[in-house]
Amino acid sequence: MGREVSIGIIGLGGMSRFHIQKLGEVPGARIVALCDVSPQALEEVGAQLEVSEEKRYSSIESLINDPAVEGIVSVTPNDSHAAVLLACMEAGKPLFAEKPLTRTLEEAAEVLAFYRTHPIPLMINFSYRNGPAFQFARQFVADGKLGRINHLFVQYMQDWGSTVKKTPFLWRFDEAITGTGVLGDLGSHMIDISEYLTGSRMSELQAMLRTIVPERAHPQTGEPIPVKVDDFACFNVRFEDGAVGVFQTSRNALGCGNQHEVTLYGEAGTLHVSTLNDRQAVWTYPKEDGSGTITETIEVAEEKGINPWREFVGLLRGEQVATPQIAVLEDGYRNQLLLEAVVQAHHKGAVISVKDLQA
Ligand code: 4PW
Repeated sequence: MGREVSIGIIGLGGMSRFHIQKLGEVPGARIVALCDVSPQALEEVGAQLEVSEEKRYSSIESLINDPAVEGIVSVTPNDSHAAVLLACMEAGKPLFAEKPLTRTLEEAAEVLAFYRTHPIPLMINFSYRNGPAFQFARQFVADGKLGRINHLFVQYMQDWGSTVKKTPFLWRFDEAITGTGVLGDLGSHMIDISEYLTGSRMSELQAMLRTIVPERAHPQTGEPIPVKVDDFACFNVRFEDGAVGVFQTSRNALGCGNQHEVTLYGEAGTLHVSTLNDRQAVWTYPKEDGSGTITETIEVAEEKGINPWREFVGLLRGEQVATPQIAVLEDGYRNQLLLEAVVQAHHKGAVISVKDLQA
């Protein structure tokens, strides 16, 4: 086991429990400080992790500037992403941050500009890169086994926002906090994974967003609140290498818990990977005699995936890590740029060229 490293967690909502559990599985990772706006969450998680009361912060800066904290894992809603990034850069603290990079492209540009003069070890959690089957797909494409990719289909479906679920007005529906709806939440993953797997960049796109459930009940009072963000998004994309892609994401797809899937249609065959089983890739290719196709399910070993918590702990210890595979700040900025391209394409009802958006 390497030396023990001291980590601070910012944001103690639902997703942080997952990060805490995963960090707990990494030998030598110690959570020494917590930060949240909710005293109740600080109390509950603080007691569970035996974090002393003076290390339970309500201010982001206080946790980040605590000399006992070597690195930060940030799992806040989108409206504080930029503040956390900037404060970590100012303090020179390594950061493992949840996606999307920021709430808006303006914030992303500010963060990128500051990073150029204040770089820090940084990982952005585009988590679907890590799955064994997704890693396999990336290598398969890079090795040329798919041939030229002609087109691709990417979808990310969830159903927790559908009318029958009666989900109240949570922060993920609040434009001031989240920026966009399902687009930034799940569409950001689709955008990242498509460029990551194909190794090609999006060059132009057209898009349509929709708010299927236009109002939701206040969680305490039950009063209806209008929802301004999208809960369905679709876009068509042309990539720089000529491939075209069809993308859709929804919070209203009944029967879909967390279904993120990618199908790559190449000259040599079709490759399908999905979160429904991220240790399997399905490969369909022509029989040699031209009489039809063969479909093979390829089992991919767990160890072929990336464990980003282990990588982050390694980063804090100054070890060689797999960071080329993990999204960094420039990837986060590009992702924000492409989210903005989708929003503009929707509003303008026109094809948006990505290079025209670049500052
Ligand atoms: O990043 C996404 C989250 O916002 C995740 O991939 C899944 O959907 C789990 O929670 C949400």
